[in-house]
Amino acid sequence: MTLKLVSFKACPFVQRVAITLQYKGIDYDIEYIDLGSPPEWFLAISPLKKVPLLIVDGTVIFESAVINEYIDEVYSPMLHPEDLLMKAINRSWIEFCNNISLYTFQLTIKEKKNDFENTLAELLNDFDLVEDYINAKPFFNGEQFSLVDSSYAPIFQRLEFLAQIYKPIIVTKRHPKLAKWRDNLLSLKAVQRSTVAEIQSLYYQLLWTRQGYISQFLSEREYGKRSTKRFY
Ligand SMILES: N[C@@H](CCC(=O)N[C@@H](CS)C(=O)NCC(=O)O)C(=O)O
Repeated sequence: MTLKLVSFKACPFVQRVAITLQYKGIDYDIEYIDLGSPPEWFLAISPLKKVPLLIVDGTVIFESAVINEYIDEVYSPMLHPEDLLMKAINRSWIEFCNNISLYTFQLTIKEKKNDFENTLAELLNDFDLVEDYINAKPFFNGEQFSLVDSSYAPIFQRLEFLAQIYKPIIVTKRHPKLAKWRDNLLSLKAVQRSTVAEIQSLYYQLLWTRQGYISQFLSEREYGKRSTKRFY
């Protein structure tokens, strides 16, 4: 079976899939496209014109959560819990992660300080709910790494990048278990190998082109004059 992951280098949804593939030690090819100028072949096969796509022996699957479930069903070890109720709960928290992803993206585009801070407050409120639920010893469910872990790790990575130029976002005082879970995930090889090596500087370049409030914490000398507006 041949697997090809179609990717945009800074996409957190592609990264969810890459983490699952890496964690299971599965061989796959990866092709990076520029979402600012997507190639014709991609537009022809991507129903939503979005990445990730996983091409399995020539057949296209889309939507990161669905791709992860496919990989989990085909390749061992199974990461979803066997217990059907636990599996459903895991899916609920993966769905919940989509809200958190959206807030994380919005943090990069909100232009006014006040809007940025309101979005951050909403994000932290969502994290309160995760904090109440998680185990984090060391992963979402406990000992066993799961698709919930694959889904949240890209968000934690981006929030760490933001925290490095802004100020701490997930702090032990408010979110002790979440902070531990984040650290456990970010130190995993599967997470570290799930992006291009230059992900942090790529992410900052993207912040710069988005010109949100947060981009003022990047240095103009390093990133050049504000010019084109691209919202990826
Ligand atoms: N729900 C989708 C979201 C994927 C997504 O939003 N991908 C972004 C890049 S990170 C994209 O392809 N955007 C292009 C567009 O919206 O035109 C998934 O989980 O796969």
